[in-house]
Amino acid sequence: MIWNRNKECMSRDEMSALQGKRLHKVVSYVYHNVPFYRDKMQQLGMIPDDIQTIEDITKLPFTTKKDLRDNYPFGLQAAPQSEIVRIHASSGTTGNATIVGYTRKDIAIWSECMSRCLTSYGVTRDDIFSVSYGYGLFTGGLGAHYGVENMGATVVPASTGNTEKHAKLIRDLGITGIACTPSYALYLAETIDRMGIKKEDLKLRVGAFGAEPWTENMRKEIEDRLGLKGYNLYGLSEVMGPCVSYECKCQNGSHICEDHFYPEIINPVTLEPLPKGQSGELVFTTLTKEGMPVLRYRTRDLCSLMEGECECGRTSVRMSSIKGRSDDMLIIRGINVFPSQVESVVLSMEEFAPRYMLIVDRVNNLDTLTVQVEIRQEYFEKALDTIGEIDALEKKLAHRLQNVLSISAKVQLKEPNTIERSQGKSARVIDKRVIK
Ligand code: DLL
Repeated sequence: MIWNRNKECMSRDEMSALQGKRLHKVVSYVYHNVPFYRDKMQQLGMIPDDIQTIEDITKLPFTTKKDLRDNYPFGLQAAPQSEIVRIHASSGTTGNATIVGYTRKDIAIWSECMSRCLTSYGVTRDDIFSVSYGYGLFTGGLGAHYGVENMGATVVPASTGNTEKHAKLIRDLGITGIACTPSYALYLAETIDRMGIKKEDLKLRVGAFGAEPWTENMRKEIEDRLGLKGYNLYGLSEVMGPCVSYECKCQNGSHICEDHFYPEIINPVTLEPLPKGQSGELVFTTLTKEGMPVLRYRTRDLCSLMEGECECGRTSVRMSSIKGRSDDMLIIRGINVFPSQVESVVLSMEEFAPRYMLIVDRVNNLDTLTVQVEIRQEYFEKALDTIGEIDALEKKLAHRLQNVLSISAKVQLKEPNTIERSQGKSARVIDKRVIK
């Protein structure tokens, strides 16, 4: 059982003192190892010794996804390459992905934090846990996997896809826990129904759900259909991966591992810090990371923070569920998608006018993405004579989109001037998903 009572139940004063000490250390570390942070601090006339307590954090500059993209691939890495043992990546707004390197110590801290999450859900060494987040560059699969192994439970690296085989394993191995996106959990429930497996035949009891927004209604539906208790799991690659915060049995907000990730809430327009309790944009500073620490990273996730001891005994600050984003990022089948990524593909192909529309829907509990694009007038008149040619062009675009977005999209080619022009700010996304 990994309940780090020492850190999870500290008094506020002790926690603030620890955070202040760690903040000072990480600020000196990046000042001396990452020219990007040194330049930013020098522009503000700052030196690391200006940061002594956690309250001094507001003197520091923010970091954004654009900063990471502009310094692609390793510009914000603080540790020498020889110390990096793992790399993950997350989608960028256009072109380049965000690359995150981890040292051995980072992986150990990540695994411990992930074990804290599982422990707070009531998982023990006797559980058999299947991880159905994607394994690969996405942090979900390996992040959850290491956490399960670290705490000594049994991990089944099921990954995504192959849902029927997975459903059979859940029944045959007596799998008791599952980590996946909430929408995949619903899809799994449907597959299990279709296969004629009864929830009474299953031993599932705990779900670690995250990587995308979900609601109390979805929780209830998943719990009813799979016969388990569903807990929230939150995280982001730039800060670590899954494990940044997690629900406990009380399910009154998600506890943040704040000895490692310091949260703030800001007004996304004025960038002013907001008092605890108010809703705004969540910002994280990593206090112990070596590979790629981030100072005041703007997550773009909108939520609020709650202080005070929880009935479970943990004193760590809790965050509410994510209420939305302060940018236009979509999460489709657990994958982050920016409309600007679609735009960059469309603009790179001479056959198309710069007019496109993303239509996102949820069919049988699976997200679908349709991209409508207008064919350029000249091209339409000259080149598109046969159905075969249209088909080939659709395939070409679908293939390029798949490469850039890492998910498949259905392509619908449109005749010139058929996609509605909007007055003012163009609406490029229709999200029909009803996340009740
Ligand atoms: O989604 C890490 C993760 C994997 C978290 C597995 C939980 C479970 P990214 O791909 O970098 O990392 O996407 C991070 O996903 O800023 C949120 O917008 C969203 N997100 C993650 N967890 C939740 C959650 C992983 N529990 C972005 N509720 C974040 C709502 C979530 N949104």
